[in-house]
Amino acid sequence: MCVCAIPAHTHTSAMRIHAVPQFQGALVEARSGLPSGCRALARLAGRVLDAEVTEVPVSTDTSPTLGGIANLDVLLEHQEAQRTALSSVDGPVLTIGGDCSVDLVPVRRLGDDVAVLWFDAHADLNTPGSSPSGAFHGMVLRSAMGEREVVLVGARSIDDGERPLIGEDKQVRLAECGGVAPRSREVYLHIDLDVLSPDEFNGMTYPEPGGVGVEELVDQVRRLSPEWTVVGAAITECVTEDEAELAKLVPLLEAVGDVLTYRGR
Ligand SMILES: [Mn+2]
Repeated sequence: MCVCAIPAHTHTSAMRIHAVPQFQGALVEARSGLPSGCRALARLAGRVLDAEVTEVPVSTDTSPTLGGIANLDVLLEHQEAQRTALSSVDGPVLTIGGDCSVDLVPVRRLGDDVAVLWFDAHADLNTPGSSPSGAFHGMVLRSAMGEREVVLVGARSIDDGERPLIGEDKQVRLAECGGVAPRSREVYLHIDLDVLSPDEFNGMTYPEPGGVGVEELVDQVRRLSPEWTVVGAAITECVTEDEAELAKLVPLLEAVGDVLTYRGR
């Protein structure tokens, strides 16, 4: 009798996890939980997806606000470290934040034909001039998007300076979770955990009332395949190490692992 072990997740080239325990893109008090939350979620993701976890070396320092961006010099150092980590990778990468600004480097290395699906309670479309806080995680999508199609999913806290960019006939569109249909065939998936309802999960940096449940989010992620190819993904803003809270995210990790593929560049 042949007993075959069938792995739960099979990929043509091995998926890797890049943990980026960066807090300097956020300014709220809860940011102090980002490094430990990042490491806890990355360890869990590594186990669930049977993937190697690489921690991108980041500083624990802060640096002055320059040009309207808090901790600018530290954030630039981290971007260089992320570029170095990504330069030696040939395969799909799941980036685990850290604050949302860990998405800048992974998005920018993609062509403008790749749409960005931004699952987030916030639009992250501020500029240094329009940002109410100077926190770069609220500006990262504006900095990363280039000419790409952007679909905001679950956004419910949008600043006045961000609204002019958003509309049915504009580069950035709003969608309900469950109704995401980008025009581009290839997509990058950003999931800030604050897209979830704080009633379902309480380990995000910046909870906002409302939001979707884990099951609804998982369904939407799974519906992307096979029509869309997910060429990169990130899960950000985890500030909890609580095992029971993190366990709620296992179905999400499995779904992201299943849709994340890579076709070479
Ligand atoms: Mn957010």
